[in-house]
Amino acid sequence: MEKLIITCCVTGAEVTKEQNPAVPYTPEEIAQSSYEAYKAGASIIHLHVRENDGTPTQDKEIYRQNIELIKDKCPDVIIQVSTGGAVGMSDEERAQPLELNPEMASLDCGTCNFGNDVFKNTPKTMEYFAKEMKKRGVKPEFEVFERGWIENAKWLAKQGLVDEPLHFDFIMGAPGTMPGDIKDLIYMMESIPAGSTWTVGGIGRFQLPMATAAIMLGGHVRVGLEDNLYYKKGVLAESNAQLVERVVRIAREFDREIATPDEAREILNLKK
Ligand code: KMH
Ligand code: ZN
Repeated sequence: MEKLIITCCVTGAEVTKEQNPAVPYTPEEIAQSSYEAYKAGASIIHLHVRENDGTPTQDKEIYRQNIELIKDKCPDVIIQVSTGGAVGMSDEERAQPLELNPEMASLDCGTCNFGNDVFKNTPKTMEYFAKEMKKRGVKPEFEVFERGWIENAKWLAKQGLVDEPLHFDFIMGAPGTMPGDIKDLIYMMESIPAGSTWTVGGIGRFQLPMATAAIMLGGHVRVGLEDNLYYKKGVLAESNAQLVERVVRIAREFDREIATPDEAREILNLKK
């Protein structure tokens, strides 16, 4: 099997230090947590940024500061900025980090309930992000919360707004969206275009089973405090690195080697 790409989603937009004190907020905290995750085996950092008080922001300058600090500590790591941001942000606000020409960015290709809100990604929003990424050579990772979202990604590809092969991240087990069951994961992986790559981010208690299933099924894995605050029931995760280390241990048991950032670039067809 291909080497395993581990993405670490270090902070997200919604989780707080009140829920788990290990959630990083400041650029220094985010860089340190990213570095520890990288040392543990993560080759991609899925990056949201915060104001120092934890408020989620898509501010370009705060992204710049975060990326510089991360790259100082681990120059070869792949930065994947979020264009999902936080619920309620405008498309233009969400798109700001693309101006920094990152290697990758998330592209949420559909609309769903999100907590008590709606995470809205209209066809116009999706086209806008796809065009902004394409003109800058940014590789999209399609964030997929429901089966139909794969069709939206294919629709963008059909219009020539994204280059193939496509790369998908199945987000599974978020309340109100597709469950984190192995049968759903198999259905998703069998539904993407031939030649595509995929990873899976299980939410909360689904993180460990989805990661283990992806290791066995030949996919890739996303873990981190954005998706899951716990190491096990009732036990908070100590750090992002701890969640990555567990995936590395399981992968080794299945004889899946861990991809370095450069190997991840090859697998994902990233432009050099
Ligand atoms: N914070 C969520 C509303 C992404 O990064 O692209 C969206 C999200 C997905 O986290
Ligand atoms: Zn995110």
